[in-house]
Amino acid sequence: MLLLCRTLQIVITNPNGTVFDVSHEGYGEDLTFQIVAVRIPETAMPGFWSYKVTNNHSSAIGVLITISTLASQDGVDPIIVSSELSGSITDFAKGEPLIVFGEVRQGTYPIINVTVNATIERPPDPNGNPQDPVQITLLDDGAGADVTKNDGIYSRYFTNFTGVGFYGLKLTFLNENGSAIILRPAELPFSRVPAYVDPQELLKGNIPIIDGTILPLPGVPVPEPDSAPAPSFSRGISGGSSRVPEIPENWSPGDDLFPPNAILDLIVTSSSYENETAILQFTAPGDDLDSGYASFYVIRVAESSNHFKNNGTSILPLNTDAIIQGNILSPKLSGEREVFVVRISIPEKGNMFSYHFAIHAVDNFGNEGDISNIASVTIDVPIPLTSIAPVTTKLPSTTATTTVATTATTASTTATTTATTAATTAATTTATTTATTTATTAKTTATTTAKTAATTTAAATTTTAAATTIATTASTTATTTATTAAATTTAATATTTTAADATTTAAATTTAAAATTTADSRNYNNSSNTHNSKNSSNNNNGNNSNNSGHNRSYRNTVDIAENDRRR
Ligand SMILES: [Ca+2]
Ligand SMILES: [Ca+2]
Repeated sequence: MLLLCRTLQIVITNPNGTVFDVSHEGYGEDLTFQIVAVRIPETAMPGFWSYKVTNNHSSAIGVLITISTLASQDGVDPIIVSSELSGSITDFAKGEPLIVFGEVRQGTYPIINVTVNATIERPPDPNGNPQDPVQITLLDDGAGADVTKNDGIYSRYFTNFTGVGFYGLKLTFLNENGSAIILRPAELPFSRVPAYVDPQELLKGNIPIIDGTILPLPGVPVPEPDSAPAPSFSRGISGGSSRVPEIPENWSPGDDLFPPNAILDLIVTSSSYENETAILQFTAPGDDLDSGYASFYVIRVAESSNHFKNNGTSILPLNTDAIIQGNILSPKLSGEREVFVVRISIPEKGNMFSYHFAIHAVDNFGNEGDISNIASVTIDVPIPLTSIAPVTTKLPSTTATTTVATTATTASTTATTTATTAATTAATTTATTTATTTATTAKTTATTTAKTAATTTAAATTTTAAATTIATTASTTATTTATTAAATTTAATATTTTAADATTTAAATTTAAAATTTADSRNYNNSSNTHNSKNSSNNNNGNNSNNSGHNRSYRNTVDIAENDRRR
């Protein structure tokens, strides 16, 4: 019996260049089963290992090669790759593409940011000419052929058919620059949460702690996955093959049968009521599904998603005028991120609007891609700031005058009459500043005098009849001063316009009214005060209020005459 294994020579070289050949102690032959095995003990060096099998026999020998490795550490899963094709048979005659998948994971954790390249061997063209293999890079971006982003499954469409026959796949997975990341669920001890947590303990704030970690309570959201850099690795795998039994009628290599892929990740990232704009983002499709450049985009917007039935062809596409940023006539390379700012028309009525967007791409042969997912946005009309701002009232001068006049009437009928007269007089003159100053002075004087009069009167009343007379005089003076202040202040109000001034006027008048009331309480002692006050109230000069009631009556009489002359 010919010992075929004896005719084979196997040489293995590690990344350092160290050679493991027949002289290596782990080199062994099993003559019964015709197996040559080379065992390399201890932890294998990371990097590229190579093997060489030499046949020393005079005739060809069929050889099956198997390479197996074990995890380098207990508890650390090895990095495993796998590959798949969309089917063992591809119905290209009906426009079906081939989809290539590659998966890389450590245990059950996906590894992202790995460079995954596919080489697809192609059959000869219909004329029998051999065709070069095609290289494509598989992506884990959730666009095009890839269903889910960052799940460790890398995908891509293959459309470069050459004819009927077998299309063979080989995949390489590389993490040479250290960019790959292992996504792990965050390690929180959910599995160690006791089946029963005493609610009384929770109410006391006693949250269970196990191994120094505070346990998550029911309802707490599951934490974001943890991530860790993946070790440097390189894997190669054969991905099997798919057969194309038939080609489309009248087809020849180079004909464009494939449209851009449907966009499946369209989102509205923001919108502006003020600018009437919305920002759309999506991954660019290609000329042929997810490869190359599409020719242009068609963007449609509707106020109801129902309008997108039948591919939304009843909705007019946005023209270039409505595109504020981005060029619908110049799509980016497939896989790149597109950002468009589009104008939306805000209706005049209503306080909440919904907009629904959908996009499809068209290639340079006029092949239309399927409609995208529908991205929606709801815009609330903002509440105008003016409706919640404090009301700033600017009291008209007439209102202020009326208010003050009413207060003055309460204080004294005479004062009202005089106030109106004084206001008219003051309003017809230009002495605004003088009137204001006079009003302020009059108010101060009136208050002081009223207080003095009240105090003096109180003292006098409890002592002698002479004191009563003095009190009467003081009362008269106070009343006179008070009403004068009211009149003068009203005059000032007539020439001012701001609310603040109106308030000052009201305050002055109130003070004056209070002074008058105080004085009026004294009037019971002498009914003649009514007469005096009528005369004295015409005085526009509060400084004179220090004079006696008799003198004031005289001066006031003169003033009335002057006022009458002015009229
Ligand atoms: Ca994926
Ligand atoms: Ca195409």
